[in-house]
Amino acid sequence: MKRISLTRYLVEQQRANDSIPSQLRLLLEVVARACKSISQAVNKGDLGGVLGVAHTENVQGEVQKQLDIIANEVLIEANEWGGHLAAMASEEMDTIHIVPNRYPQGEYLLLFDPLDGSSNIDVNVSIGTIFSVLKKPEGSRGVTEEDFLQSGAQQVAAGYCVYGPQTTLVLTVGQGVAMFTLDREQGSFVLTKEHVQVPPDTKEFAINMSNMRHWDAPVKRYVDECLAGKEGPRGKDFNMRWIASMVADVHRILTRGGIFMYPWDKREPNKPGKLRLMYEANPMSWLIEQAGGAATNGHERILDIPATQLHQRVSVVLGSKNEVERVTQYHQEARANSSSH
Ligand code: AHM
Ligand code: MG
Repeated sequence: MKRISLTRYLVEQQRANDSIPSQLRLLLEVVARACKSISQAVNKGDLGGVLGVAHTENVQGEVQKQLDIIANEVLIEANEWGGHLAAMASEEMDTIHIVPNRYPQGEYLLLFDPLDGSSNIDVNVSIGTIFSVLKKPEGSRGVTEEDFLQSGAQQVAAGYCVYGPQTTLVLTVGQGVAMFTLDREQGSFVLTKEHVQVPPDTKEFAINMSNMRHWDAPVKRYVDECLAGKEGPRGKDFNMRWIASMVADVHRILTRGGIFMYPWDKREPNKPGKLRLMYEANPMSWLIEQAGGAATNGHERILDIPATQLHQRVSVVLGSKNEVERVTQYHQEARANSSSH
């Protein structure tokens, strides 16, 4: 089998589709290199002394793990000096990190969740890095947080790297979805799947069932119908998976289909959801759409949601197209009948 490295793939995409300008190619290679070193730190675990809490909180009031902070630093250091970026934003930083002026400033903006699935770090379950790339708006001098507030439809690249039994980098630049597996002996990412497609139908759903009593009626209706199985209105048995790492759940869906939901719930009625729009929901939604799936917040396409804050939250329903449309339709019906979320 012909081995195609990430570098070669990007060069060939650039030639064929003109979809990857050289600064963007450099950016993607740098992110991939950072993911390689995060993968190494994750792999070492206790041997590297990197597990456990860091005794600090991020802007969202969540306790940070040592590896959250290490991964954040790795991504910043790797991306600062190449001249491809104007600024970065991260789940782990209150505000944006502008490229220091000792380095040239590029035209791209990078957003990331350095290590998603934090609750799984210490228990040796898959975790990952999620990233989204935007272009700095034309004509804006300097760079501000405002420049980041673009909808997901504006992304120019998005991806994640899952640190599981294999380390796999998944990428889109708007020409479909490709997967690259890390070859540890060679130290390079090798193309292992192209033109990834999410099947439109599924019998597998992913949601944290312990929140059931807090859900809104349309979500409860959908899950109740799945649970009713063959004898219920869906006429088929469903299986359930919940890894509690969005990266690993989305990776499963890109591989064999399924639906993932982290909906608004009554625990914190003023928050639109748990997951963050800019560096979790947007990149994952674009990947899913690029693979033929769908992603909504129950009402509208996630990629069309206006960004108003860097750490904005959102309800997420994504995966196999027909199932996502069904959940969205249940929300529409509920809204038509009364006022619901
Ligand atoms: P994190 O960014 O703090 O790790 O939180 C996001 C994670 C997702 O990866 C996952 O889908 C979800 O939180 C799990 O939440 P819960 O622990 O409520 O099941
Ligand atoms: Mg996260």
